[in-house]
Amino acid sequence: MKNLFPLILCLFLFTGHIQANDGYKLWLDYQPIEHAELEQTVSELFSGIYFYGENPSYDIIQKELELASQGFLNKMPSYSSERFQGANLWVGTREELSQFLGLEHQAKIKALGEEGYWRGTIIHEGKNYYALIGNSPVATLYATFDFLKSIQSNTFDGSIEKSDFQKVKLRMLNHWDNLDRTVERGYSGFSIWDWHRLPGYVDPRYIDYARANASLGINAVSLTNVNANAWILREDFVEKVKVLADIFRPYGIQVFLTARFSAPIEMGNLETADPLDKQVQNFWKERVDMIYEAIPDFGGFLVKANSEGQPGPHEYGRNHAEGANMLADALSPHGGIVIWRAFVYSHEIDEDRHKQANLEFEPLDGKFQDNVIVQVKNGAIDFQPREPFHPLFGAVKETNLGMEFQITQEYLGQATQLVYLGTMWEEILQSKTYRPTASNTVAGIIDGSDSKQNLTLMAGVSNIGTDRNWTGHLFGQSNWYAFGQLAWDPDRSAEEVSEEWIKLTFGQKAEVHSKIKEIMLTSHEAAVNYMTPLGLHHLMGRSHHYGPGPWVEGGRADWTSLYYHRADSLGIGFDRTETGSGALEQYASEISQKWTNPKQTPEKFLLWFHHLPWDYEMQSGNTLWEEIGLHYDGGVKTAREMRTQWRQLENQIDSARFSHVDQLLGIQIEEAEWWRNSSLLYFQTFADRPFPESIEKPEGDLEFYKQQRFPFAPGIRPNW
Ligand code: BDP
Repeated sequence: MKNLFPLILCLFLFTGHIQANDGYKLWLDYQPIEHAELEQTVSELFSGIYFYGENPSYDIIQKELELASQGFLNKMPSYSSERFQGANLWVGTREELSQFLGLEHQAKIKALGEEGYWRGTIIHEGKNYYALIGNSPVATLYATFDFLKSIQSNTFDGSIEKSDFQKVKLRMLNHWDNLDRTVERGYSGFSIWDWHRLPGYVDPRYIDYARANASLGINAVSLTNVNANAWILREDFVEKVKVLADIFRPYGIQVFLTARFSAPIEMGNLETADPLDKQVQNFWKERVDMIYEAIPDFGGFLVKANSEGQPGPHEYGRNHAEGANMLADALSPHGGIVIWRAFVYSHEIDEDRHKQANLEFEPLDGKFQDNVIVQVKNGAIDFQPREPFHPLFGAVKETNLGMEFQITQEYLGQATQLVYLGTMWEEILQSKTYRPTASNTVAGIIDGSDSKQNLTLMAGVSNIGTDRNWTGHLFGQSNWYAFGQLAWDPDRSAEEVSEEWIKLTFGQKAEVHSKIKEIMLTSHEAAVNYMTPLGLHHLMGRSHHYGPGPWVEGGRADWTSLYYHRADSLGIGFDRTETGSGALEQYASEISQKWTNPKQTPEKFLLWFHHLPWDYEMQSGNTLWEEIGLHYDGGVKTAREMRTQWRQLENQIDSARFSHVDQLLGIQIEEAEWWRNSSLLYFQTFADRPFPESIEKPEGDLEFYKQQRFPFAPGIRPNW
């Protein structure tokens, strides 16, 4: 066998050379170290690894170090069986290494919490050992990933100590994956959960998925769609879930499932799902016990109830707290939790849907059990290109609130357009809520520093699928990455995170960095401009949510684009001040009093809160109509500029990834033009004014743009 190795290596190198980079390896693509000095240091460290114990997480660390060593140095690492002799790199927990850490140092590491870690050099009897130390084996895995990232991004320095800890307890991906492997609002292929072949067949992807998440500190995953199918609670499905949970455990990832509220009727042969009914309570208790029998560290349930037609406690005259607490009671003996979504849209309510969550949840403040978290979308409408923060943040004091971001770009060009979401999330997280105290931010509520809640959560609706590069668009990976990093620390800067991702994904070249960073940091604003500038929202086509549809009529009165933009011959925008729906009053008075005046409302939210005349004077001195035109046109120009920048990198990026992104940027420009032209032509029918001189005049006629362009767009919710 041995003498075949050179041949295999040759083949590997050869195919490696011509093989395109398909993006599968994500940000964990350990490329050869280019700097001789760093290579020397890393080579020494990898030539004497000593593990202070044995456990499944250390097995994973070992595998990761081997992968990294092969990538960085093109050789396997060597291990030392003895901690001093021949050892250079120590891997262990704080307890395992306690004799080498002074009391003060131990206390400092301990204070970082269960998932906190420290890495740095320990000098013992004159010799240096580089140590990766966590407060738990999983935290040591986090230290390892951080150490490897520093090598990959050429920033490793043995003389610098680094410690870090999670600011949010649950850092969670929400998969909207159906049991038939379609993914609601998923644009990168099918679900990676192969339910049909589980539990017998274990797709190696499950492991790479877990590695990627652990490398970001993501520690929880809900496997199934919030529009839930009760079957996932069947014993045979739980056997399948168990396989995934067993794989994920040593990576520190806990599994959650979505619970369909009507499951007692659908699978328990009961006539009711009333949360106060004894039999219903027993049904859930038995299901939960069965799940914990198979998966002792099961996380709990994520629930969408009484929203968009999903069953819930309202059918029985009970409220959200009664529904959530019933499930919480079943889960609490096992340490499980309920994540109850505040995204509640009922068909009946025909007043401003912006207000519904606050109306339903504020009166229930203090009524939820301790093991319930209410998961709130970042804004009150629905993952729009830009929304002001959700007014529920800051409005309740005794309810655990968690954040729900959407990583999958349902309303932001899906997997076709390059839109870096880090900046959008940062804008939300850094928003001041002014409640309960003047300095409160959304981030401070999410991580508990302002809200003082113990159970904290940040969830992201996943953009992952079976596409070879996981996320459809290569840059979708940056959103998965940024989500993980902001969930770990909601105060991190989106710019810094983008720099990190670029280095890990594209290597070290300065021009590559600066150009890609520029593209990423301008991309969100560009998309907002060519889709829904100045606070406009929900102008997209009815079912696919991809292209423009500001003209869409019909269906439920509260679900049309017309309902949101309210354009007429006098003006445009949604009056949410007291002369309109009054939704603005759901914010703290510092905000509501100020923003009731359009002149004091940030212009990016202007038409979100105000209906204004076409000739309304903007800060620039332009009229509102002109400014709308300039924004749409500016968005198109930035999209073009993104491609110009990208094309300058042609010889510095491998051709596969270059061409993948280049082609998609081409489509993005066309879409941006389509959005601009159709929206401006449409709004002009109300405004009845000429386009501003300086913009490119929209071509074509409106009827052309109104044709159904995306009848078979992916990810559309069935039966809706
Ligand atoms: C909307 C999606 C829909 C989801 C819903 C939700 O269009 O597919 O079911 O959110 O979050 O954005 O429940």
